[in-house]
Amino acid sequence: MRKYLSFALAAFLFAACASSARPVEQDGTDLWLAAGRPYETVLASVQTGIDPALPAEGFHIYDKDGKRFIQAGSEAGLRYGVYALQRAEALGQAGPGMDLQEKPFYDIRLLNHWDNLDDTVERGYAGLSMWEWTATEIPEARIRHYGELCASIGLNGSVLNNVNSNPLVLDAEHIARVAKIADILREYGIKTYLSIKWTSPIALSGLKSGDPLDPKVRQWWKDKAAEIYAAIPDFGGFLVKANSEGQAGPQDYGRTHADGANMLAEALAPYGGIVMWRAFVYAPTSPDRANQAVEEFLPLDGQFADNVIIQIKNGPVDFQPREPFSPLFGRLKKTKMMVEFQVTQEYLGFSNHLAFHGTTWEECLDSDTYRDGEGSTVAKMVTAIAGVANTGQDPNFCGYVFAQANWYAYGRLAWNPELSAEQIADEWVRQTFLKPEGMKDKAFEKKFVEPVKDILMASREAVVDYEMPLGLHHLFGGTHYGPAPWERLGRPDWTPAYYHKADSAGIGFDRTRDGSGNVDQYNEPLASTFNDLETCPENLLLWFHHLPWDYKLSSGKALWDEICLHYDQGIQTVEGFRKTWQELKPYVSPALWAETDRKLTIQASDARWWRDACVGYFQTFSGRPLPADVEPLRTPIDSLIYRSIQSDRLGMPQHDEAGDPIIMMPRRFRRP
Ligand code: GCW
Repeated sequence: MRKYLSFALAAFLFAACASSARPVEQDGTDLWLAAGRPYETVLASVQTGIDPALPAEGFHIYDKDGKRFIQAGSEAGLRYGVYALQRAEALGQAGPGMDLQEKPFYDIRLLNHWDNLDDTVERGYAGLSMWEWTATEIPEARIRHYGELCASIGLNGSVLNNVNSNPLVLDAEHIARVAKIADILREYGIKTYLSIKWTSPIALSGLKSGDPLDPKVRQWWKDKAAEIYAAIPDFGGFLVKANSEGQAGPQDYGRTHADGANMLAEALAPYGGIVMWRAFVYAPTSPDRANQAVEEFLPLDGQFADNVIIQIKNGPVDFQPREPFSPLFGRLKKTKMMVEFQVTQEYLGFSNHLAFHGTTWEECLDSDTYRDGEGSTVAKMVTAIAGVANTGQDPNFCGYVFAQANWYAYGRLAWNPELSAEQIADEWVRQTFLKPEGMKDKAFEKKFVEPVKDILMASREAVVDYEMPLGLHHLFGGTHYGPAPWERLGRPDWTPAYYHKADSAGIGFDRTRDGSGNVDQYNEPLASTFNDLETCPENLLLWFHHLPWDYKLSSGKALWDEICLHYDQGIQTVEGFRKTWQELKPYVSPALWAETDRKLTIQASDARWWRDACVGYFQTFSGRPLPADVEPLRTPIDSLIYRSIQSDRLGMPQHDEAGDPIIMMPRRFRRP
């Protein structure tokens, strides 16, 4: 009886505790600054000073004689110090005796906005351009909010416009507008940069050519640089997409990337500006798109001016859910390099799917290129870092709360690429979600922080599993949202068939020495590791090898079965996220809970759509049944093939009330 009573009492107390914990109302507009004290309050609580002996952007937080001090190398460093203290407070790491000294790993830590002057955002899933190019006034309040967010994670530069640039961004009206934005961003330690269109001298001033060796063209860029710097004295420089995906460039005039980059570099050098020249180049005629950056840039190593940096996407193809690192990182020795990550989820379910990129970027940054022997990680080979932003006019900036985690993770890794994805996930959860009133720290930690962190950490692999496991890549349809493994019409290197090469014999892209030879763009021992089936990592197997359907994997199972199991695993992982999220309802603001619940419903349905399309389509080649222990296909391939999701006019995918994708026949197949 006594035992029963104490059990009943414990149950009652537990219920009382749980019911007394009331979630705090939040709408996601404070992002990761939600849990900390306001910046001004933190600043007012410390003694500050500038110490030129400290690194320019570095800071030192310490306690002395009962007081807390922040010393920094500059105003910018001081700001980073205050935000670091704010973070430490929110994380419970700011107790007496605190001593924290930091400086950023990279000097240049940028966001690249793919925003167009008509306010659309290429691959943007959070509304129109946050800069509001078409409005009469610039959106000052939003720009300030953005400045705080960037500064709080240590980002110090923004390229305001799309790499598919409009020449008008360099006309007098736009330079004046950009100067106003730059004046605000400067207050947060952020430099302003622009993407330029190669043909600007032709479009804006009627020059006959864009030849980088033509004196008139060179003078035009010098004059333009002078005009920009008169308006923006600390202008950062240009980002350039040239001779890539239809953009013009120096090759149109028989010149090289180096000729083009150096001409711009010469124009910017007197003012301290830089040129970020993208290595994202590929021609439709090439047998392997993954080879092309090395083929074009290696011969130019050592020819670029000092203020040119080659901006290289993390993988050799295009921001796929999983790619090996770009071999170019291990090949250029006399040229500055920067890595380009994609914060916006172009290939990972837009702002509908929960996909935390901390793990993606950690994987790339930690990869050993062996360029200068063991330990030559990508993080160490590059001297700067860029991330394609996921921001828009949405009040929460990113489309929904979990998409904000990627902006946060990117900034933290740009500041310190040695941080672990797990630590970053932990920080983000604690700073973003407010602890319910009346809930103890320990309980919040166990019941909320840990499960959410687990979701984040498993999320990217889940997307890899249900979109394209085992090294498969680029199985996307038109808008890059849904599956289209059947697509083979149009430019070959834009079609999934070019990448998966499925036929009755097997699947995968042969990049071995017997195939495209891509493996040999990597330094040894990686080249042989990737080339040899025995040593090639299984998560990149079909990236490097074309294999028969019955090829046995380390599990002892046939390739076909493993493919099916991975797709199934992806679905099951997302179902696990949904279940966890249901359990977390008592601890999250109803608005944020409902928003994420809807997204996870969509994600689970999309995951099945991906599986049905890919497994169903590949089955037409393998001719094999699904393994017994996986969920059966929901939709037969005949009802999916050649179909895609309905999108709105901005390319946003449409789902019905149940969260299922609205699938339709593309116009070209419909009857008039
Ligand atoms: O991933 C592709 C995108 C394009 C983008 C291009 C690039 C800005 O689909 O939308 O264009 O990469 O990085 O230049």
